[in-house]
Amino acid sequence: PGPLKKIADKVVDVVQNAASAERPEVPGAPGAAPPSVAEPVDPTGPLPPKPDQAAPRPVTATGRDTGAGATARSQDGQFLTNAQGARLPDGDHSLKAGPRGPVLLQDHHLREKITHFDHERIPERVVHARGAAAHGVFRGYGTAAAVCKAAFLAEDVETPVFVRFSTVLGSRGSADTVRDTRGFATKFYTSEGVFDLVGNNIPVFFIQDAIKFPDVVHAAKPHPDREIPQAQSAHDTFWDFVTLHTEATHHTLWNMSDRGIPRSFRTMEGFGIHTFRLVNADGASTLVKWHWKPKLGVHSMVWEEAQLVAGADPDFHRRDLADAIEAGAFPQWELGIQTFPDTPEQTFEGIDLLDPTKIVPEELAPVRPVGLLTLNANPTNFFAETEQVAFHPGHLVPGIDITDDPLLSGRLFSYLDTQITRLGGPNFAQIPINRTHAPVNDMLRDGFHQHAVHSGVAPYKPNSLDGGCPFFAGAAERAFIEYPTPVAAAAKVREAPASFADHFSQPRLFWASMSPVEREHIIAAYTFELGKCYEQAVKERGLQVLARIDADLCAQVAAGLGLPAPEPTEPPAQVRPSPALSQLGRTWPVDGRVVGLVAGTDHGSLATVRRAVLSAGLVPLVIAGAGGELRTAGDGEPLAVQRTFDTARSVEFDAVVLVGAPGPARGANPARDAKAGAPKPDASGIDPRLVLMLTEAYRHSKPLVAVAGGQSALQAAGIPTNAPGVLAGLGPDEAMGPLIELLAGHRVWHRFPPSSEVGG
Ligand code: HDD
Repeated sequence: PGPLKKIADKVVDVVQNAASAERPEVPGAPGAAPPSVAEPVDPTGPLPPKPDQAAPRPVTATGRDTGAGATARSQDGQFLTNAQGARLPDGDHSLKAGPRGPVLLQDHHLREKITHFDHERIPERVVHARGAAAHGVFRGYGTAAAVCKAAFLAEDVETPVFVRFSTVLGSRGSADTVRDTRGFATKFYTSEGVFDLVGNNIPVFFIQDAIKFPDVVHAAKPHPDREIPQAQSAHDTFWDFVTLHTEATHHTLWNMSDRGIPRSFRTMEGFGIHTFRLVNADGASTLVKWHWKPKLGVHSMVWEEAQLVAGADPDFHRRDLADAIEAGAFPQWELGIQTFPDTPEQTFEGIDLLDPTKIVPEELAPVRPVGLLTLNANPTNFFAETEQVAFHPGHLVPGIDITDDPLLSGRLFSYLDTQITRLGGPNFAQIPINRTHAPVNDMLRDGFHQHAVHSGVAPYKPNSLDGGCPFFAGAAERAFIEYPTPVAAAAKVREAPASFADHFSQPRLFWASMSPVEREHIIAAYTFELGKCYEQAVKERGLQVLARIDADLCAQVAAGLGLPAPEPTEPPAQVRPSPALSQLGRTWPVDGRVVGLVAGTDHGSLATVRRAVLSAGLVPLVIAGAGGELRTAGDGEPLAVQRTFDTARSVEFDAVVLVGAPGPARGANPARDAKAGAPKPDASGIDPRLVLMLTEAYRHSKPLVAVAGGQSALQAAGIPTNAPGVLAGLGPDEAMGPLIELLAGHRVWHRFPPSSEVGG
């Protein structure tokens, strides 16, 4: 055996010894043998690269073949090499003067490896640093043809896409389930160039003019002295700013609603926010607002759940997206448009379309679907794709253009600018994930990280030396031609239109459109966030803002803060509620929802329920006191335990099904479990960690189902078996219908009727 084989054998030895030395006895675990640690010992070829993983092609359209393979510098060949392709005999030891001697400066392999490592990190995004992404496909319905000539919206045209979801405030390593706005950025690799739709899950923004963006971000980010709190808006500087700068009121109210704590990226709406412009084949312009509508409906966490998840599984949303895609439950959204005539005033039903703090209720302008987005592949490499993807609202294609929304104008500058710092130069469009799928023939040259080998001598126009190439395209060749928007003669001013001063009519509209449960959540959120502020003046100003939205909202938050509620300063404006703004009260497909199956003593029934859950398109997770496998009677396949009471909290499941009478507590340790919050075991002998799981799921309004004798656990947890959304005494074949019905409504909200004060 050669040196590689020897090293590999040594690794296997070390790992196996460590594994057997550290492996604790697991009481009650079925006697499964410890998994064998098998490291591959023979060199194998690399996995075939996916298109986005391939290295930049050494041969460009105009360059000379350098002779290197297409995937060189990525992962090619069987042996470890240095960056220049020389094979290496050892990656574990520095070059030394004898085994105990000093490390030699001439060790160029050591220097290359450490230098590269020292430069592995790039600056995280100044906002939206924490994100997760997926590949997918967009299929046009053709229904936008009358208003938009963009090729990717035509009927049955399929366009590859890459979508990145994010939180705004937190750093790259922050928790997923914090209360925050979520980014929803889509890169369409269309045949006419890249189109980026860089939106959020909230349809309005904090500010009306981009010049305020550094202010709102400085206020919302952690305090500059101690750098706390991380990924939170519940602190003084945020509330100081948004209560002084009342154009933020509408966005803040959405943030305090359930929209600020989504259950999953898969259950979020997305919005382009600004009014954009569509141009059709005849050159006519229509104003438009973009909407993404999730097939699974809009579904959020409850606040306690979000807080628990942030500790128990900070990667919850990232994991949920990746798991769903891996399982084949591909998330889908319909892209929809609200269209408005392009009048000189640029208003619709009195709503200023250039004001990004305003929506147009769907009841006034329906959202018409124009295509379907399906996310069907996880990224291969987080850094190469999710981290390096560069979005920019100025990446537009023929048929889609901008308006004079002053927030959008500033963004058109900011996104290009930020990539130059973040991605180290102006050539970020050449990074594989950012490359357009349309042919590129620009006259941009040189710069850091230039990968193209441009030929020719005349990267300028006009030229004769390159035969005049490349040529300009006209409308017939589908050039992107700016819409000739008339610009009124006006004096230069630093002012906003008068209608931008209305900061409260739409917050009132939103509040009036909420169901009682949603209002209760909003009150709790404001009470929590303002309660976290130290400055009395900030809390009081927060209440003054709430008084201008709704007296009842203000009074209830004031009661929670222990402060007097200020008198409203103006009579409440009459608003017509928009039922479409409430995320409750409808039913949705249940695909991919997660059902926890708690194993009791009846493993045969467990297998039956598990099969039924799977065939309903739900995700079953078998939970038991300890890991291992559960034997079923007869020749049935053993069932793997996927979660134990130690590794899972209720928050991972959309519903909990108890199958069979619970057995004696396996793997429980009363002293330790009590410290972790589980109640003490009582006379029933039921595992206290199961009791904790059931009480949480009950409190979070999730369906609870007891099959084949499972109800004794409900009784031990003090859960009434006749409570709404609690189903007990069902046979293993009877549970699925009622469970699906409950899940289709997302949660059993009527289990806890909201207090009467919150009605209306
Ligand atoms: Fe922004 C990132 C969404 C206003 C400046 N923004 C960023 C991302 C999203 C949004 C989803 C993350 C993209 C990704 O996944 O890489 N931003 C919005 C929306 C806005 C908005 C919906 C208002 C309607 N943004 C906005 C303004 C400015 C910026 C007014 C600056 C004047 N945004 C940036 C940025 C970021 C960014 C600093 C950080 C990283 C990046 O661009 O690529 O340029």
